[in-house]
Amino acid sequence: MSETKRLAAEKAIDYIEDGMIVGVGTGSTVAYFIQALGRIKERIKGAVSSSEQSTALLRELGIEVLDLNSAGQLSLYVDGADECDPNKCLIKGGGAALTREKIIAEASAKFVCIVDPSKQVKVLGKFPLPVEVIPMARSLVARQIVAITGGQPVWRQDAAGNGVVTDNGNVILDIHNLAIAEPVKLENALNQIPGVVAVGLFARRKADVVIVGGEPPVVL
Ligand code: ABF
Repeated sequence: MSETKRLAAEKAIDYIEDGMIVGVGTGSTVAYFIQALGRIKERIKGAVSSSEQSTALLRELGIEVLDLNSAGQLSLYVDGADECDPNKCLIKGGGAALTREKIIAEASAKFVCIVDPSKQVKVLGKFPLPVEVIPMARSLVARQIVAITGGQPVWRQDAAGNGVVTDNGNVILDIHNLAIAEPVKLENALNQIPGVVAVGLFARRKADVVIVGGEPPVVL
């Protein structure tokens, strides 16, 4: 699987233009993209990062990490996904970076999503849908998720049983047992719940290009 992740990530370099500030996502597929970016770092001005994890990888390679507020509109955002449907709608957030990922995707003219074939699904939802939540609202949001979706929200905890805390100081609820036939409608409905910071559905702003790793990579 990592070979197909690497092939997808390296194909995304085709979208780099000289002097660019590149929006960079989070996860193991993106880690391959960051390595590839490091090999051509003299061509780019810098990167806007979606997580502390990606920031550390970028800085290790000597790539300048810039603040989105000073970078402004971006031409390109490259990121992975947990699931991708035939309409390029995505479930993201397995890496707990969904909020900053969604912000940078919104600020970018072109969102190129890099996946291995296992991420392609007919209908989103087998992967539990991540929702970032303000800590005080966790129980309220969980109750409303059940009422709205019929799914099972689970508070994400780490191996030690501690609640996962995002880079923004919030918690994550993962919604199990969904079959998401109308991703935009569900994204909008969950966004309305007070306490929800971001929903791991990228449907309102879906990927513009999806690169599926393989020999050769398939560009959708
Ligand atoms: C990130 O990419 C997350 O949104 C998503 O969870 C992750 C996919 O992880 P990986 O590339 O490691 O399979 O953007």
